[in-house]
Amino acid sequence: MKTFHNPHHAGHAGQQEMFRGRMVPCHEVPARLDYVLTELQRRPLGALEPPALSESALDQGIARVHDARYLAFLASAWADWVAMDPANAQRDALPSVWPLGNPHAFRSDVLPANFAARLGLFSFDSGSPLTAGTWAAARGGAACALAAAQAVAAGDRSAFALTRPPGHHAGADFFGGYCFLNNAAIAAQAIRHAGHAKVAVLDVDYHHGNGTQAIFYERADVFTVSIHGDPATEYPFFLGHADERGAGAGEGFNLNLPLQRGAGFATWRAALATALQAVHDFGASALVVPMGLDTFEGDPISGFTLKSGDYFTVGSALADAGLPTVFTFEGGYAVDEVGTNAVNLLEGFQRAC
Ligand code: OKP
Ligand code: ZN
Repeated sequence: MKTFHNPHHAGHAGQQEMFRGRMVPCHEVPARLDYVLTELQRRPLGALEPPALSESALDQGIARVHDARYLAFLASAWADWVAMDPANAQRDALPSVWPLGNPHAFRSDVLPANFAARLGLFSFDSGSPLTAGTWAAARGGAACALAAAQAVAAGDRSAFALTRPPGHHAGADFFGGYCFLNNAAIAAQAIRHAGHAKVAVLDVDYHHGNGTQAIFYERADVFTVSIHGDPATEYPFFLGHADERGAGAGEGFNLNLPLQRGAGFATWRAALATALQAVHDFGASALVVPMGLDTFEGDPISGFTLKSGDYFTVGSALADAGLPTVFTFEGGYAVDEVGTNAVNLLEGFQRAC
C-alpha cells in the first residue's frame, strides 16, 4: 500500500494542554509520526511519499467537509493570535471560554471580533493547542487524506494517510481532541465524489470519533461506525453512546459500540466483528479506517489492553471485509510503540489481501 506522509506535520508542536486544572505536556507530539515513518522504512509496505496535489484540489477537498467560516478562522488564526499581543508568538493559543450549544443562552451566529472568543466559538476543549504551524500541518494532513482517497478510488487496494495532528474529533466547524481538520471525513467524502455511492467509516481509535459522526449524521451515503471507550467515563464524554443511530435521512446509518474501560482484545475483537458485519450489511464499496493505536495496553491516556501482536489480527480482520480501504493515522500515545503497532496493523492487512 502507498503511504502519503505529511512533510509539514512537525510544524504543529503544542507545548502544553489543559488537563483537569493544570497544564501538562502535550501527548500528541511530532515524534509519534516519526516512529511510524521509521518503522515503515524498516518494514516497507509500498511507496512512501508526500502527497502531490494542487492547492485548488486541496482547497476543494477540504471545503467539501468543513465550513467556510471555520476554514477562514483557521487560516488566519496564528496571525490573529499574535496580533492580540506580540508576546503571544511564544505561546500556544488555547481557548478558555465557549458559547455552549443553546442559542438562547449564548449565540454562535455572530462572529466575535475578539480572537480569544473566536477560539472558543470554533472549539470544544482546552486540550488542543493551536501553534504557528498548525494550519500548514492540518492542510498537509488533508492533502495526505485526499491523495490516499484518490489512490483507492483509482483502484489501489489500500492507502495510508500518515499525518498528524489527527482528525476524527474535528467537526465541520470546530476543533478539539488534538484535531483540526477531519482527515477521515475528507477521505470518505472524496471517495464519494470519485463515484463510490456508499462509503463506510470504521473508527478503531480508543476515543469516539465524534467529529466524523457529526459530519455524516444526517446522511445515508456514508455509514459511520466507531468502537471506543464508553463516553459515560471516557473522552469525548458528550457523544458516542449506543443509542445514537443517525437522524433524518441518516437514521440507521451510525453505529456506536462503546466498551467499558479495561476491555481486552477478546471483547474488542467481538465488537470489530459486529462493526464489520454492519459495514457489510450497509453495502459499502469502500472503507475508511481512522486508525488509532491508543487501544494499546501501554497507552498513557486510554483504557483498553490490546497487545502489539493483536494489531496483526486487527489488520487481517479489516482486510477480510474485502473493500478498498484508506487508513488515516489518529491516536496512539505510547510513543515508543506506536510505530510497531501501526505497522503491525497495516502489515496484517496487507498480508491478508
Ligand atoms: C485524541 B484521539 C482535555 C484533554 C483530554 C483528549 C484526548 C484526545 C484524544 N483537556 N484528552 O482520539 O486519540
Ligand atoms: Zn484516541
